Amino acid sequence: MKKVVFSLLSVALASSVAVVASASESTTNAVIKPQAIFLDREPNNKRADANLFVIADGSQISGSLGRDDAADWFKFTPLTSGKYRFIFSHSSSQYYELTLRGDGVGTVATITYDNPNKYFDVTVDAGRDYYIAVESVLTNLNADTSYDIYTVKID
Ligand SMILES: [Ca+2]
Repeated sequence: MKKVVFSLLSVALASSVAVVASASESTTNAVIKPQAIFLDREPNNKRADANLFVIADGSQISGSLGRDDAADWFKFTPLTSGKYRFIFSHSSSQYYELTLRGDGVGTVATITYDNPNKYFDVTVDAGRDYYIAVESVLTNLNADTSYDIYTVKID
């Protein structure tokens, strides 16, 4: 009889532990911010036709450089100054390059196709216009032609 009581107690303890664990898990999920994804929309092959981007912690650009599309341009104007990591992701079969330019400050940072480092860290100034250019030196049409750029606030 004692043995039965003990195992019932164990079940009760185990289920209360499970409740605590799931409660803390939902609290963790609640602090994850929604992500904004900005799509590549043609025409955007030159600075004057740049697509809109809003830089934020967890913003993303999602685009593709297919046949007869050598470049995609994006423009953003930070609301507040801050340091961001720009992460560039694409198929290793593509020769893609990313350049960040700022009005009045020229080229701020570049990731060339042969650079194994696919990110850079930059402090952007509030109110300044910036341009991201994604360009293809050579597009392999037999491979995935899409790319993504993520911005993560680090300071
Ligand atoms: Ca384009």
